[in-house]
Amino acid sequence: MSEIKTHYRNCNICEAMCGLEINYQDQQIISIKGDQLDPFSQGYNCPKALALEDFYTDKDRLKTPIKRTESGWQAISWDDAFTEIVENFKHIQQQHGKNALAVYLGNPNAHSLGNALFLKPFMKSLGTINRFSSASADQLPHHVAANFMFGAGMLIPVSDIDRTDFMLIIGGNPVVSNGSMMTAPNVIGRLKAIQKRGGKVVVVDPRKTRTANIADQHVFIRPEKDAFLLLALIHCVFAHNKVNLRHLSDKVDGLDEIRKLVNAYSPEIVAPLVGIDAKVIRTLSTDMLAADSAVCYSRMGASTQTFGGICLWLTNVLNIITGNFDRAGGAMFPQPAFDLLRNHKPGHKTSFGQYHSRVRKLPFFNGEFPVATLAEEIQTPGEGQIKSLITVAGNPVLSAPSGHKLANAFSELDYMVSIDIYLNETTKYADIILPGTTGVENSHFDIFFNSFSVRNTVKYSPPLFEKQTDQLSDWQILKEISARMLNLPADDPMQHVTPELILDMELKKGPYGQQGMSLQKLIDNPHGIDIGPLLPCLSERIKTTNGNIDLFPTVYQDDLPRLQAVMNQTKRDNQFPFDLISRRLVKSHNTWTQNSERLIKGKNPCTLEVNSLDAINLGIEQGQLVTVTSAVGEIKIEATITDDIQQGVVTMPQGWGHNQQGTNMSIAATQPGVSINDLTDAARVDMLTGNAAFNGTPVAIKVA
Ligand SMILES: Nc1nc2c(c(=O)[nH]1)N[C@H]1C(S)=C(S)[C@@H](COP(=O)(O)OP(=O)(O)OC[C@H]3O[C@@H](n4cnc5c(=O)[nH]c(N)nc54)[C@H](O)[C@@H]3O)O[C@H]1N2
Ligand SMILES: Nc1nc2c(c(=O)[nH]1)N[C@H]1C(S)=C(S)[C@@H](COP(=O)(O)OP(=O)(O)OC[C@H]3O[C@@H](n4cnc5c(=O)[nH]c(N)nc54)[C@H](O)[C@@H]3O)O[C@H]1N2
Ligand code: SF4
Ligand SMILES: [Mo]
Repeated sequence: MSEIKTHYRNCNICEAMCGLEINYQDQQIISIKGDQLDPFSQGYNCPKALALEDFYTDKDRLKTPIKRTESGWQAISWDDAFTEIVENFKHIQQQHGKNALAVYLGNPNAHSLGNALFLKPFMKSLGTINRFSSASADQLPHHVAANFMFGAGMLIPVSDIDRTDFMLIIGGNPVVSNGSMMTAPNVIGRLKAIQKRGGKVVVVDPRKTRTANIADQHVFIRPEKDAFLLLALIHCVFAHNKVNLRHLSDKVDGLDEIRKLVNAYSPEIVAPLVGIDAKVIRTLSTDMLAADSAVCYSRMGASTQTFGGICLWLTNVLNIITGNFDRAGGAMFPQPAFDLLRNHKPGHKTSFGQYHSRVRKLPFFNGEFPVATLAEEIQTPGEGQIKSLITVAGNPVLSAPSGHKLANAFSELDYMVSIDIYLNETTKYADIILPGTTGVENSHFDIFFNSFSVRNTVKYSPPLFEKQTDQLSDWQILKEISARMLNLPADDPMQHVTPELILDMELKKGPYGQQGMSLQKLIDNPHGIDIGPLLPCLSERIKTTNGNIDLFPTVYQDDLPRLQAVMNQTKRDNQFPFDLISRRLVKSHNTWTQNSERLIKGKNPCTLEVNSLDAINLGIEQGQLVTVTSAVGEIKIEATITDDIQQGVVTMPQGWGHNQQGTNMSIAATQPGVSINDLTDAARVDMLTGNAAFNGTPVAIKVA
């Protein structure tokens, strides 16, 4: 055996970018802990990081391509797999048109340097407009707001958590999720630091979450009513004459229109709807205005709902008019070393609504259609019908709304391919599964999360372990399919491009290139480089045609009558009297980390939280099995009775349901849980952006 060595890298599981110190000997991991010298995470890591070892050693993980045959799955060579796939794709596209082939991209793509870089040319080589991804089951409203207000979908304001004096968290549970659209390793430490410097943290959530538990104040809100709360908070700013644009006073268009709009939404008017006392709303506003700096941070609770678009727009409006935009302690733009907006010209024409989905007419944006439309696009006959699909690092059968219906749609496809490391609930419908390398076998650089980070830092990690000779990385798989789709000769320059080549070029051409930023510099600094706190940079970063923020884009004006209609609605459907919302668990990440024994062990975490008064009314006892029914499905799940969930609301974890025949995640199957997305309804979307509306799914519950 050789000596024990140390390797430094960023964890690639969630958005927090924690630096890790990994001790290893030969091909074996000895220990994983937080890297004290990482300038950003400073030694922090969560329990999931240790599972990087489990993913690496997992016996269920696929390492070679497999093909579905009449006698079961069989290993085939890479060359045979590529030949068959490309033949089928080409044949289907010749028969039914280019768009008959669709692509679904899942969350791990955003955490992989190679995938992030090679998916673009991959899509181009397929020539289809039918791309779908988990973004429309997640953060699409953030991008749409950025697109219309600041001129670029990737120009997302980030909460300056390290310097703010007041943080209003709407529909986020960063103590568990470690932050999202706000990369901040050790969120819990950063939130506590706000309190230590005399500031305040307030959480608005239908559930008393772990974040709410450490906050100074928790306010229960009715699901999907956040837009009204935000309108009332903005109303208060105008009513008290407290609009203060600071250095942006000549940089904001539409202020008067906002003033007129919010006139009708006083705290007293919205109070019964949102379920928050008018006095509490007024105090929230007063506290926010009194703080030296403040920021409103809205996340999944605000974005995956029927008014996600409006919520994320109003969140930006609130930060801007209270003088907390592009300023320390407010919402700010990062300046990443790999700048995704390097070639984005101001006034660039938006792709929003460039096309509409064939069946439901939901908008295309940022190169894709909403995932909520995928099943109907496969199952509705006619010109443009999807006949074939490739999924890349995604598990929509468990993650997309009405996932069980999507499973039926997948079984009707002419041909399906998955690039994935498991035979799971989605990939079991594929004809061929191509497994790439993962985690510690890959090099790592966070292209996306540096763009949403609360501090400007930069770090590159080489692979810890060499891949086996017969393994390919995801990016090599993508590149090979592209090359074969385009019949590229072996000496084509494309064939020689690597993620590292592109990364080095981007770093050199990026904002710190003149100061010597390069891949070599990052290799020489394995703990990462601190560039510093976020700086005001709106005037350099903004991409609107006139260089101003558009406070009231027409798309939102046009969407407001839909919100107003809810205000006038008095009755709700008695058939489904409860609102179902999702929750995240500390020891699982979406649908795919449940095959790690150390993460899954212990008692079943996939339970339905029911308020104690509701439980009494329905005769439900602690631990009892209940039947939950929605308009589209039914599940059975164990009840946990608690007052942490609001009356009339129930919650269960997302990402579970590994109980299906024909999958190979054997450890996950020992604690399968049930899938929340057998209940969520693909018909429920935010009509403006097309984002899935998971929150507030109407359900009925009864003792099973
Ligand atoms: N009801 C409800 N539904 C939700 C949510 C919710 O809160 N509530 N959350 C939504 C959100 S925020 C998201 S991001 C989506 C996630 O939706 P998805 O991205 O569809 O789901 P994941 O579980 O991330 O799927 C990851 C897939 O990639 C595979 N994989 C893991 N690592 C690698 C790798 O390195 N390479 C390759 N090729 N494959 C890999 C895994 O085996 C798995 O099949 O779910 C959404 N769904
Ligand atoms: N441990 C762990 N960490 C993760 C993940 C994971 O699966 N596990 N997933 C990662 C991913 S892909 C993402 S996108 C992020 C998500 O990060 P977060 O958004 O922080 O995570 P969620 O737990 O989905 O938080 C949503 C909160 O909104 C609340 N909520 C539900 N409906 C409403 C509503 O209508 N209004 C309001 N105000 N609140 C509502 C829920 O109770 C919940 O507390 O987490 C990431 N980090
Ligand atoms: S918080 Fe996220 S990035 Fe940090 S160790 Fe945990 S899973 Fe990895
Ligand atoms: Mo996500």
